[in-house]
Amino acid sequence: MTSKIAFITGITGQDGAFLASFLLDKGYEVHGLVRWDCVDTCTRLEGLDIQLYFGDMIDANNLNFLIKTINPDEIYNLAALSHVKVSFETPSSMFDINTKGVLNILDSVRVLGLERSVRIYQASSSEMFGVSPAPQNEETPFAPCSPYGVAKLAAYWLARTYRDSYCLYVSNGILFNHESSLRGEDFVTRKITQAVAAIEAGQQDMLTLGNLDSVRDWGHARDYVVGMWLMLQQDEPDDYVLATGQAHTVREFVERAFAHIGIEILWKGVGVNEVGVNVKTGKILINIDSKLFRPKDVNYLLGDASKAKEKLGWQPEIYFDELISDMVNADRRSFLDGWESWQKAG
Ligand code: NDP
Ligand code: GDR
Repeated sequence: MTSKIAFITGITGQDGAFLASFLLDKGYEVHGLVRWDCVDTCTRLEGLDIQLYFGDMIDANNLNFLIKTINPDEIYNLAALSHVKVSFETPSSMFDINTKGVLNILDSVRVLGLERSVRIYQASSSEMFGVSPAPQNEETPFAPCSPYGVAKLAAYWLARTYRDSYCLYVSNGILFNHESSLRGEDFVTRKITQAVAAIEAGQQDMLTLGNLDSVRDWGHARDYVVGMWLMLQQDEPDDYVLATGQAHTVREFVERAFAHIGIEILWKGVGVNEVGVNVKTGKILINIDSKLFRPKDVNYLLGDASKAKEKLGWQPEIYFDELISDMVNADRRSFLDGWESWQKAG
């Protein structure tokens, strides 16, 4: 057991919630930054022995005060506007949060003279690779093609610049997509697993999606927070890719998720006229809406996490099929729980 203190920004998000539990199990004292209106997402932290503080990534004074007061051994900077499509719609505020917010943390640590005592994890992203050919690793040239990817890349370089210029201990985790039952409902995996459960429960007719042929390397968030922690336990700061090394299309994710509840999907038509049909009943379950396409999408992400395996001893335990079962089952359970409490109330 450790007596270390951790400060997590983005603690109400998917990764923040997993990381907080993981660090508490290790004996850490955990502190987290939350926005004042975090009512829904804060409920996932109920029962955890953590201290929460109101704040915002764009409020440099507030971050400076919190870092000084908490005096953490480790800062996990997970806060971000993390939805890539939304970053095309609100690029300016996204930059304030995802880039300037990171600078606020790095510079607070420097100005407070904590360079020697604090270790920082920066949540970088495979989206920074953009259109660079797969498989992508730490040596792959970056070629982002979304405002989100550009903002994350700027933050990545700020972290490296502070490391090289001021000897700050800051490591970039270049993480490929990782999911779970805590994944936000607007991300494609959770949107699919929720729809599968809702369709099975008779509460939804159709699932509407965008680009079905996009390829992602999907892992489980539970595995990835272990990698974040391992990065900060090394003698020297460095940058690491975390990924499963397996690539699947959105289309395959849909097929496997429906297969989990015994439905086989047959695809008919092309482009925005394509539909996914229940083979047994002939009913259309999936359709396409052009509004869900991005101005530019990253089409093929596949990570090579050899460096993390060799230097951190990290490798994922959960792969594609188990990830999908885990997520579909969790969403089925919440429909069942909802149905049972509705019956009790009635
Ligand atoms: P989520 O979207 O689930 O969580 C984002 C968190 O950031 C939430 O707690 C949110 O708070 C907080 N946040 C957003 N804006 C602000 C702000 N202005 N001030 C303070 N907090 C803010 O993301 P994930 O947990 O999935 O991802 C964690 C980090 O890892 C993010 O930086 C993401 O970009 C990055 N990443 C994620 C990957 C993935 O596949 N999940 C892959 C690679 C990188 P609130 O609850 O109030 O909205
Ligand atoms: P991504 O995840 O953009 O990779 O970013 P997302 O789940 O949003 O999209 C993955 C792929 O699915 C396609 N897609 C759809 N996406 C959404 N959200 N909704 C749809 O209806 C839909 N239909 C098809 C997308 O076009 C895309 O190609 C995630 C985030 O967690 C980032 O913060 C993180 O940095 C990267 O992963 C790595």
